[in-house]
Amino acid sequence: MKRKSLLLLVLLIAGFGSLFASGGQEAKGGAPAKKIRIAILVKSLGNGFFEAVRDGAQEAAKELGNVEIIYQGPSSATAEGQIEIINNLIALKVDAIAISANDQDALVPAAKKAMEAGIKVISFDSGIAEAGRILHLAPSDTELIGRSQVRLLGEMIGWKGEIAILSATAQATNQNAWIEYMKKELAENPKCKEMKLVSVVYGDDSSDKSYREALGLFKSYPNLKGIIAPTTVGVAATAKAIQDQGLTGKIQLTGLGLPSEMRAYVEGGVSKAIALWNPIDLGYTSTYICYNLVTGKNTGKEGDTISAGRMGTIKVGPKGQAIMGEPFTFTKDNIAKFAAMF
Ligand code: RAM
Repeated sequence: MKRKSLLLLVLLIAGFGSLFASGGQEAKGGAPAKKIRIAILVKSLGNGFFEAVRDGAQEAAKELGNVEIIYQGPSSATAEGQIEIINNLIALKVDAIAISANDQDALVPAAKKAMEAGIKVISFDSGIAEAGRILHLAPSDTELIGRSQVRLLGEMIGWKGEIAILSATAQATNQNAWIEYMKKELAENPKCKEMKLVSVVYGDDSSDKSYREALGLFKSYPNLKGIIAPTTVGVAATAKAIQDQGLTGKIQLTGLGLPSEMRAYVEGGVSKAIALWNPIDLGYTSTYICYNLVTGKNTGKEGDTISAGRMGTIKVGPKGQAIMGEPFTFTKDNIAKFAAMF
């Protein structure tokens, strides 16, 4: 009996030892002593963009060693669905959560609760308000993305005529921030003075709803010259709608699209150009950031420099914002090469 309790005590101490080790350190010479569990919580499941993010996260996990990626998201892009998942992840005692937020404010209380439980919370792609995360990893400069989308469409329509925006959800942090700069560009760039934004509609990152919203725009605005869809789901659905309705060349399209989903439309002339960054890199970088926060290598505070494997170093700027890189433009001349990757 005595022996048994001694054994139990030894086991308990050993257990505590490894708990402490995982709180701030990794084992000498590489992988952490205890498995680090990083949850990637996306806007919704079934979105190819986030599947590429997941692939990048898994690539980083493999490199780091002893890291498990838990990929989750609601079936539709809602804040409620994400809150439920955050609460489950708290119960699961994961080490970190990287979230692409469906609503920057609604997620704050749940995210705070996670941080109070010792979980490192960051947002990536679509941000949570500052109070609900340690830092936000933006794929690229928000202003540059928003303004360059308008310029791409301007070139396509000769800087003249009615245009519309087909976005993701009405609460999406990232799309709303880009749209703000699109509106600024339209108001401030003298080249845009004959371009008129007639409508902003939301396809909720659902292919079906985006498709229906595109048809609605064609019907409501018979003089429509161009559409910007700053969502990979929305731009692919709009391209299909333009093609199905025989509107190729009559309505120009640009947006943020996955080369793998947009290749046929770009090569077929439905869209002359789209832009995006590498979603694999986004998942990879987010995982490195989470890992470095969990192992205590970084605090994620302003001025911090986080090393992220093959992505080099990521610097945390004001308001806990970090930026990954530059967006890339895909045309019929280069899209095939990228379509093989993401
Ligand atoms: C969709 C999502 C995602 C966004 C891309 C461009 O996949 O809305 O958040 O970054 O489009």
